[in-house]
Amino acid sequence: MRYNRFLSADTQFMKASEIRELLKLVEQRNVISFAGGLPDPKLFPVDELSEIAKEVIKEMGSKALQYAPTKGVTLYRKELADFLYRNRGIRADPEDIVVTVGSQQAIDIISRTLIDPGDVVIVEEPTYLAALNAFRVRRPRFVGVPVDDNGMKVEVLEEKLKKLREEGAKIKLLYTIPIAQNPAGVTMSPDRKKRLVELAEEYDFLIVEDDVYGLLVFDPNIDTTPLTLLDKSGRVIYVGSFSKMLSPGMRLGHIVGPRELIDVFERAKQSIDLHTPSLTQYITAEALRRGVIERNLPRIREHYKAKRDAMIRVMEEKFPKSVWFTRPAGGMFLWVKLNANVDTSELLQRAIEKGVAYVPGKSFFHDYSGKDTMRLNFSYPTVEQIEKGIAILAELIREALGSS
Ligand code: G9A
Repeated sequence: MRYNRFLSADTQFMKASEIRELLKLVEQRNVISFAGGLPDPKLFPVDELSEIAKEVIKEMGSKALQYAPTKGVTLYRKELADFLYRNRGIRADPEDIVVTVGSQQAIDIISRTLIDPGDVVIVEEPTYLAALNAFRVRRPRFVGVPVDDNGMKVEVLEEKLKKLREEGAKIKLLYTIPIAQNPAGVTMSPDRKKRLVELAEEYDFLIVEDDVYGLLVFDPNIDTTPLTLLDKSGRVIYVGSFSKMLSPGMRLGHIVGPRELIDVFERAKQSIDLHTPSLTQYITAEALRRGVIERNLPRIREHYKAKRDAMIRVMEEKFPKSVWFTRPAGGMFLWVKLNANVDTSELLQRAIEKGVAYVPGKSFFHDYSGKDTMRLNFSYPTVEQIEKGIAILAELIREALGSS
């Protein structure tokens, strides 16, 4: 039986995530993985969470094991609003929050409710591939804006906006990860953030700010102000998550935005899954109340900083000088450009055979360009694995450059 004739037209635009596919592959083999953006499991607050989980089920089981409101458990949204104020300066009414299953669902809901086929969606080049995949299903017209060490090149954006206006194109939204960007690791400078918000006003589009790494900046003197704080007219939709700061297994993300949009997001979520699991919301509410995440954050930053430093040290020592890479101030990823006619998707097969995996850069571009780029994750591997894996990768790159 062939099922193609039963599939909806949308399924043609559902692309497999290269990260998810690699996770499957890496799981089955003994390779050093610089692929998925996995937190280091050593940093999970296992003891505190198991104590809280036990208490929550015992003392609040009648609520924690029950259905919950679609927007999220009220107690959790209150704790979350306080957390966002204390740590990101964001003043959110709990009613202006929708709790989602990770930030991925937040992006998917935004995509389903805001994008019509043909709408212009502006993305960074490169950008988070799972966001691109969520947008793709809505068949937008992508417009890419390159990033450099100071984040999205807002002067290039302005040029593109002028052209789009001349064409009469409808610009719907711009998606950005301003702080410790995935995949490039770069952070947007304060003047660019300010100009970006002004441009959204001038050209009348929404900004989706993905702030998943906003609290994972480990270098001092880096401005980590969220775009949301610069927004005076409700154009920024803020997306966050506890996957990188607490545990991805809890699957807790959130959208903070203007009430009118939040109500639409809530309706969309009703037909997707009714609500995000109540149990993880109750557990995390208690973890927030006890300050578990805030206590753990300095340790997480210190730990990832040591790993980033190790990766950069070995890359500086062993990579050919013609290869360019970013030096992220935070987050989990470093971006590499080989500056040569080498396809990193083809190189990956050899890399896996030699015992090391990374994500080829193509999937982080809306048009699948950037074939000589790759993303390296430094949060998951140990320092010893980083040293060993980068040495292997350096050798492979040298070989590939030699024969290119
Ligand atoms: O496992 C996932 O798909 C989440 C990881 C995100 C990333 O690698 O960017």
